[in-house]
Amino acid sequence: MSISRVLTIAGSAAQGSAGIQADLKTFQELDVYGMSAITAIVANNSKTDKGIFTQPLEAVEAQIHASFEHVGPHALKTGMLFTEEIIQAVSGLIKDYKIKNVVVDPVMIGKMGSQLLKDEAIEALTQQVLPAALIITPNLKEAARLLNTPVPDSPEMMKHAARELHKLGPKYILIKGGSLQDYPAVDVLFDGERMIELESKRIDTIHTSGAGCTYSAAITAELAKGKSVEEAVRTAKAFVTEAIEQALSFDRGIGSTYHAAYRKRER
Ligand code: PXL
Repeated sequence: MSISRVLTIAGSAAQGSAGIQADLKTFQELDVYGMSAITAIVANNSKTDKGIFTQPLEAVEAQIHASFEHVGPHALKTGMLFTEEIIQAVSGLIKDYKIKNVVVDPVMIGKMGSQLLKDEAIEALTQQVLPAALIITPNLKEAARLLNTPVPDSPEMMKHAARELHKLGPKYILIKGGSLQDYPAVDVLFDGERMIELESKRIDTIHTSGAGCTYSAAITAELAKGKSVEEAVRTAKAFVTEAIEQALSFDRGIGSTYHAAYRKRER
């Protein structure tokens, strides 16, 4: 039997909702073969002083080589890249392996406040990784940060930001409006010509940790199966909307998106 294969290059989120953990759960739910290259371990907690453990560059590179040599992904996504040197190495390997289905989730700050990209690394992300992307999936704040402009606060401003981001090199831009005030959860998808609005109802919950990771992981899975970018984004939007709608609370503040929700939805 053959199966579509995907790689995530991202951080480990020890609490299980986001990062590598969200990606692998999402890959499994969408029936693709998941692999991972861990850039850093995020384990924020109140018992120890340190919560972020960057992996040595050698370890990041070795994991990516292992994934390509032993299996060969049809699509990959990047999440937490954290440092300039990891960004440089990852963008070099993406070019060397000539993989085209590259989804870049330009994560900067996690839902629980973890720093996922060093301030001085934004430039490297923009110049080295964005041009290699088939699609990037910033939220409103990330879009603003990449462009050095105010945070978009309407679908019209999101469309303007999408046009500007497209100039930085990615083939498709998906700006996620999950945090828009006074609007439904509107995302915009732009390919340089066509601007598509994808709308879903706003779900009233604080338990959205992992939503962005899950969304981009689902896009990656569908691209690996040979779906078009638009089809992949539409399926992923339905997947993440269901995961937010059935979000999990652990009675300890912000809970997790439920990665199995789409499979278990009522049809
Ligand atoms: O949700 C963004 C995210 C991505 N990657 C890692 C994270 C988080 C949020 O906490 O920990 C590793």
